[in-house]
Amino acid sequence: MFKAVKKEVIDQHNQSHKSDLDFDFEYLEKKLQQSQIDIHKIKEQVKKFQVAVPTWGVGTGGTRFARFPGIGEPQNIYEKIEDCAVINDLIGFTQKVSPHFPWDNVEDFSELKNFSDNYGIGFDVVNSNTFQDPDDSSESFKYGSLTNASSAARDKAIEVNQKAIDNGKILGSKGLTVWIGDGGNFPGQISFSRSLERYIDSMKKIYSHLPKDWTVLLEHKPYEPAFYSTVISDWGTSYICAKELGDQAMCLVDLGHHLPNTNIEMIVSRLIDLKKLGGFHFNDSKFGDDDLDAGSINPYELFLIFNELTAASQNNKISNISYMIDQSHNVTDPIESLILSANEIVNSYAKSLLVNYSLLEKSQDGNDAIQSMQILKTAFNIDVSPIVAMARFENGNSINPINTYRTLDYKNDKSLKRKNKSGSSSGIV
Ligand SMILES: [Mn+2]
Repeated sequence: MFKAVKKEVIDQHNQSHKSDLDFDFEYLEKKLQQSQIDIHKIKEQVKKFQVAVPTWGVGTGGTRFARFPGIGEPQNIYEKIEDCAVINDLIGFTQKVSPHFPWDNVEDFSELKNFSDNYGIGFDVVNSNTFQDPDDSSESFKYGSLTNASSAARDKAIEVNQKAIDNGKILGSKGLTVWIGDGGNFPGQISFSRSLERYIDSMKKIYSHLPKDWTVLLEHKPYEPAFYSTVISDWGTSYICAKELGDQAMCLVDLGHHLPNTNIEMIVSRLIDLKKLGGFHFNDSKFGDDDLDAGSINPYELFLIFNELTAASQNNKISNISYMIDQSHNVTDPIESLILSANEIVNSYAKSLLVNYSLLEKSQDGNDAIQSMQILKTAFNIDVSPIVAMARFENGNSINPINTYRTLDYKNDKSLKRKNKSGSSSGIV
């Protein structure tokens, strides 16, 4: 097995941080004891947490205006896997990657799997891309993919999805996420009714191609690239389609795919109760689908989402939710952004584990608004970073991953070896 970051480098860095970490951890242990919380129990749960890194996320993203390439950018899926392995060697919470087809197409998927296995990297849910034309340009998705008025274009879009499943099977994936850009820019451009009908009809053909142990995740989004109407616009439409398709179809919540001020944590709760919550795309935003780093703008919202997930998990209402990051890194080194984002997600999860849910339930039923709010706010305000850092350390990863990463001079080193192209297969989804 290869190591993208040498074990000795991590061990050496950890040595210089360990006594400070022990001090912080012991202090927090005593503090949590006052609330009868066992820090070791929380730490063991945190050590098992996993979130998938998107292959497109390690390339530098762009906007509608420009893309400013970074140095040493990965140019193909193999180089992307190398970067994902660096992230995972440093933090350990990201053992799987979520690939995107056709961006990550290769001749030989078995070879790709062997390559990734060697780095200890697995494949999570695969993503299909029909928001740009297919590789062979035999059909155009300019006026829609799965909902296109042309049955030949719809068939091509179905084929792209079926191929993504076939590729994913070789890679050891167990799921497919479908997001389409289909919609209209003008009133009257498309029929709301017929486009949804076509979507369900096309999705049924993709669903029938799914292996029995696979899940298909339906991702909704209210606007962009279509700016007047989108076929799968909201969680309600997504739920109706998932319900129509069957038990293997679930809904995926991308945190950026909601209109401003939407109560996302409530949507999470609704989908849990409807038994249709299947996955997440984590990111953060100020205005729209900004695809900024998870927890960088509204960490409280991220915590409140994990609050719903942990409460449901403790009541055995959910299992097997696919956690993925979906971000576009335009001005940062994507490796650093992904390290911090994964840690923010783990932080929010750890904070949710501090909440006493039976006390919260009593407080809610007793109509004590102040105490209920305080129970959540108290957990959110606790700095759990010593728990997460100790979890990383005990898993054999870095106590201070950004610090360790910066000493590697990794991207400068890669810039000497990687052939720089002007374009890169990174996108905003
Ligand atoms: Mn997404």
